Amino acid sequence: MSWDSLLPRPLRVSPAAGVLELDQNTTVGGEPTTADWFRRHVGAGTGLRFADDERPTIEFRVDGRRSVPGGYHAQIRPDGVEVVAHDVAGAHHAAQTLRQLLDPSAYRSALIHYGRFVLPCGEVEDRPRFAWRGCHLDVARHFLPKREVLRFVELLAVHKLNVLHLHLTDDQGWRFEVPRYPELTRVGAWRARSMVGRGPEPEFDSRPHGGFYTSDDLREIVAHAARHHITVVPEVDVPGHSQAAIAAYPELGTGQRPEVWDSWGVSSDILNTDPATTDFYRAVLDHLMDVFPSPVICVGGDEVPGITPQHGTFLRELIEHVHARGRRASGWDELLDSVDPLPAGTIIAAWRDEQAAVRAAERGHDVVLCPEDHLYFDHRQADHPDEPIPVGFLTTLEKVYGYQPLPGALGVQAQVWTEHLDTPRRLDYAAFPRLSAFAEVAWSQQHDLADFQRRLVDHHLPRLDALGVEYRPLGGPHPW
Ligand code: TNX
Repeated sequence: MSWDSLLPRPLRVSPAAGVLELDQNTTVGGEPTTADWFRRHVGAGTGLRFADDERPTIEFRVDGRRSVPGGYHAQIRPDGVEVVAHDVAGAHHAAQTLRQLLDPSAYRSALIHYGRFVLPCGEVEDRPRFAWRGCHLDVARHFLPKREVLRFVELLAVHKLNVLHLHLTDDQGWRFEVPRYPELTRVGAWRARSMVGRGPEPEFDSRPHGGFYTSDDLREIVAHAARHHITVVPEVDVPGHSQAAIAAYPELGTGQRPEVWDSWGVSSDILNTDPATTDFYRAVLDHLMDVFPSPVICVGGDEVPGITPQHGTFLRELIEHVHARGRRASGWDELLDSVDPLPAGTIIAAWRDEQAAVRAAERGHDVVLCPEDHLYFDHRQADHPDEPIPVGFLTTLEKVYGYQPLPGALGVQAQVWTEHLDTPRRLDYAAFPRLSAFAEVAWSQQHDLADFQRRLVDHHLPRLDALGVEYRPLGGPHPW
């Protein structure tokens, strides 16, 4: 494969003549976790052993004086590869780049290609545009089995994304076990039916849905993500989007027990502001912080019908609780209106408009740009009657690629809400290839739509094919 196949596009590439041929004598070494990742993930599809060696053919080195966090330099010569990265994350990014330079069958999980695996000679200097390159995944509206979350993590890493924001609770489901409050999952993780259809009258599928992650499941997800240099930021959404929790513990709401919600939208059943409710959520957050080492913990805060000043106090107390344990709280941009004063250090996920991002920045908060008009992947990808996503908004691949983030933001984040994505197949369809376009927005300094489309079609979609991703074909939807 060639240097002009890389996606996201690197900062600078200088191709040179010649190739390095990989074979059973090719050794890999240096920074051990990166060498191990390369051996495991590139070894499978190439059938090569990549044995360890003191003077390896492919060497990953880390030197904090070089580049910037996440950045790396790699030089490929006919006799070997030398990677010098700023940190281990940078070494991982280099390993991902090397895999992209091989035949796409290097992405398969078993050897089927008995051709040659060669790396083109040359040099690459590369570094991320944004420190926070996130993807938000809603596992509350539809539960996603653990194995699929693990697979999704690998797909994020292929795209050099480094944050997985897991939306773990909502009106329609509570998705993680809290030992002290067993009803959250015994009751809150299940609903009898779900809203479907596109017509004006609501229709329901009469199919039960549910599931939740145990603490061990989540620790496994966190460990897998860490091996791919991805931070998993957990979200417990309060005080709105909480009907599943209230269904489990009615004393958190009005005292009347609602069902776990079977409709989409914003439920008016919100948390009350009794001191016992704050204590309940402090304990939930303590458990969450035990399981997730993430420096950032998200408390939601979006779309609260009938919000009161007391809810602002409730949110502030939870944010302070997170901060008192040495973490930083994040939340959706409604926090700017509901929590006064909003504790310093709170990260704002700006989803509604650019004005929200500007206001947050003016008030000294770090901002992650999550604009719904460019980065919501539950939206339709084409204005075509067969498009399977029953959401009115249109967010094309080109529109995602054309997103111009506000300078100075901490980062950017794509959102995959799953009201209408009830299977891994539909998740793939909604997320890809838009996530590939987003990755280039998040990572690369330079953007050229025609060149992106060429790399996508000629080189990157074959990689996704090899990985078994059921992305949306560029020509249109599948004939379902
Ligand atoms: C708004 S964005 C929501 C979600 C929905 C999404 C659907 C945000 C913080 N809240 O609850 O799933 O729209 O596009």
